[in-house]
Amino acid sequence: MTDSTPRFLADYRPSDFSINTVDLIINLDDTCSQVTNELVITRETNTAGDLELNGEHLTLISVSLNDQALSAEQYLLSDTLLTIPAQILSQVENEFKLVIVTEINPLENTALEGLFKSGDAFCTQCEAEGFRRISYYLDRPDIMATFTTKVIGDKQQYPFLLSNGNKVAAGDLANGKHFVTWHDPFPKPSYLFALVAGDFDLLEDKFVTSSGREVALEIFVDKGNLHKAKHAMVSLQKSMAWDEEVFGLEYDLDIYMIVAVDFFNMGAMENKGLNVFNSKYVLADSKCATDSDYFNIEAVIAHEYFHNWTGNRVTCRDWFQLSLKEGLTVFRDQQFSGDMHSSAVTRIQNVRLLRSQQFAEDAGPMAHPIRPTKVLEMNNFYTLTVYEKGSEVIRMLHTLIGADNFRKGMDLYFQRFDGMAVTCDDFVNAMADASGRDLSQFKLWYSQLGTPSIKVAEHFDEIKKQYALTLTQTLPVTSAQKAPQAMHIPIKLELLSSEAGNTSSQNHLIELTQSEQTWHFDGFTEKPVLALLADFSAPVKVDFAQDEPSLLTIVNQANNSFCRWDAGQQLLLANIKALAVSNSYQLPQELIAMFNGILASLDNRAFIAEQLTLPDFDEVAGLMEDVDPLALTQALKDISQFIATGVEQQLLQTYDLVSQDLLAGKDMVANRALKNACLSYLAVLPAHQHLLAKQYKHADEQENMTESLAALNNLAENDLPELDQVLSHFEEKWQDTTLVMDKWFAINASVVSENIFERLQALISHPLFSLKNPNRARSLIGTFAMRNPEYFHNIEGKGYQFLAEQIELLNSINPQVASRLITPLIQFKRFNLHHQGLMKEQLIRLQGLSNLSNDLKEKLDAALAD
Ligand code: B3K
Ligand code: ZN
Repeated sequence: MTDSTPRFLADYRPSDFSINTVDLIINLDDTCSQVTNELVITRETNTAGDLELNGEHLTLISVSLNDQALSAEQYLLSDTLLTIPAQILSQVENEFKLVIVTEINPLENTALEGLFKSGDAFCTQCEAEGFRRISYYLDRPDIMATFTTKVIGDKQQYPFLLSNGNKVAAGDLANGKHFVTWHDPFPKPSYLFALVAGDFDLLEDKFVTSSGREVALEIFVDKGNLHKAKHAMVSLQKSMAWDEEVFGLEYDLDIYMIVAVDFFNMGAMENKGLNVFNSKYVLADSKCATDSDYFNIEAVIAHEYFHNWTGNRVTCRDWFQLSLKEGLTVFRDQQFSGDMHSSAVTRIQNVRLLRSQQFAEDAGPMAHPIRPTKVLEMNNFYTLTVYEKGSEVIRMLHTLIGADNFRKGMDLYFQRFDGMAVTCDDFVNAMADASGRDLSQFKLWYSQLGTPSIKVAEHFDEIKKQYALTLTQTLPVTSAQKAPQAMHIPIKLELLSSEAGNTSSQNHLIELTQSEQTWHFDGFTEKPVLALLADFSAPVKVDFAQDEPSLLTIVNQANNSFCRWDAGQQLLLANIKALAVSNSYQLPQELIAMFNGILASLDNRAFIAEQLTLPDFDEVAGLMEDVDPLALTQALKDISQFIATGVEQQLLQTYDLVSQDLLAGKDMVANRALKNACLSYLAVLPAHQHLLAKQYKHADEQENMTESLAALNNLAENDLPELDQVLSHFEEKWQDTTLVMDKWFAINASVVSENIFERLQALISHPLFSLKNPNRARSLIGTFAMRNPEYFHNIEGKGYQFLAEQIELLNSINPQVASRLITPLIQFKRFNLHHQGLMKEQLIRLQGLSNLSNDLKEKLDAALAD
């Protein structure tokens, strides 16, 4: 049904046609919804060719041009295009009206793109190219039109009929139907179109903008869930206030609606005035959501709200520019989360994700610059690179030009481009013009792929008392990137020196712009300790074997909290790597000294929890060659065991102390984070494993999901005898709560036990499991493949086989979900030959499927290319 030829950035051409207005009438029906699409189109040039409208999975009923029906001979129809030949169009004025009537089958739409059913409700997802599954259209983001949408549906089943913009008409119709008409005054690309119809509970509130306009806020949730929408509502109000305060940006329509649905391919979607959300990022109460669920809901609500300016008012010229809106909006939501909570802890969590997952993507077969140049299936490019590295690129701009200039640059960007579809270059140029800085070299971050590696060399001149720092940058050479150029990299650093027991520190921002560069720093009596990449000022790998005493100095004395945390992680990483390659490696006592130091003061508990948390499997694997995955999982277990034994008493004391503070209601989120960080070490010591069932029981009585889940996760990771009993209790209690059952499936998938494969088979047949529900599929299959490395990398390849079997099924049900889940398999090159062989076997089998989707085809072809 789809075209399998890739598209290239270099081929971008403006359309010969523009669309002024779109009048839609959508008559809802489960299996045969009818869409009448009235377009007013302008031919922009006299040399315009045929009008080619995108359309997929549509049944065409009729086409008329300026109210004259076209016969089948007057247009061309293929699986992906409706073409009105230039010759037919030459008979009408430059502005003409086209009316297209099509029928679609929402119930059959398990790909969840276009119009589909989520449970009893109708909803849509159009980004990137889903509108073409609703009607024939110029489905590209630089075509911006004003939409009016009349939605017709059964009044009893669908009392709420929603679309973008403001409600302009409503009324009853024959046969128990009713209609609502919506008009969105802001011209928008088709990817921001949305429609929702259903019966919901509605939470209403308002926001008064800084200029005094009242905005109605409405959150629609499944019946019975109203109380679970409060946190989302408060998060929305905080986001609106923050964007006014920090960026001077006000909301523009009179109404902002959010609908929570259970069947959704991703987190949420920023449709103009009508966000559609995965219910996971809306619904929460303390009984069933964890502290991180609360955090994530606030962050995703903010992200989608911030898109109203960075994405909707100013959008992308073409999909290669996706990072224009996504990188920038992630940066904005990260700043917001940092302001709402601890900026240090937020930063650490962002960096963990980047190092563990984005670095792997950047080193794998699907590596691409944040502005890709070649795309087969656009949905494959909603990646950690475009989003997270994209955000790091914006952060580097912010660092280089400073917060004030950055704000001026944002103002200039909106002044120049409001209402337009633009490019990443347009954005960087606004920043350059506002700050007076030359950012031409900086633009290489948009066109070069891979994680830069920075090699560090130091020299201290005893006579001049001068410290010299030499940095060398390299980028990977690949078939797509034969001769990478030196990038413009902002490096924040701290130089620590101690004199007579007092530590002093110098802070610097240096700009690495050449392949190799040296800086000199004066004012030291002896060689200072270098703490590089304060605040993680650039998304790079550092190649620097810093000695243990220096790392410990940084952990204890650096001003920059990121550096303090990172030095600890570097020490852990070095030891995990050493353990993974040699079974006779002895862990040093310095590690214990470090953990003793960390646990000695309990000042900043959320931060300490991060210091206690080990780097994950993927982060370590990314720093090694020919990884033996089973040796690595063993090394991770060994280091936990070593630390737990080394600071057993301190862990126990801290666990008890924070438990007391929690009972007293103090600083709940931070204390829970620290308590659970301690628990994960205590869980590996048989003497303390009884704490797990105890914590579960207590948390269950208190109805606290964060603590219940921590206990359960540790029972699963250590495969303890109480596990199945506790899992059954949890299942019985929560069987009717969809989002909590997703957690139950996830815990099951992470059980580190020989019998995991039987367990997985039983779960696949569980009455509540369905591959058609993306959250369920990800909970079970995604968690197993991403969070259970010991059995995913089973020596006989059983884990790979399980994943590939599920992906094969998902290929026909939901290609987007299938394509996301294949990630760990296509990264086979990081592993040793034995595991590579087993992984490739599955990939080759999948590549041979007769009905392979473009989503999977693009990744499999890239992975198996050489
Ligand atoms: N813009 C959407 C993502 C759409 C993904 C399409 N496969 C959500 C977001 O980034 O805010
Ligand atoms: Zn986004």
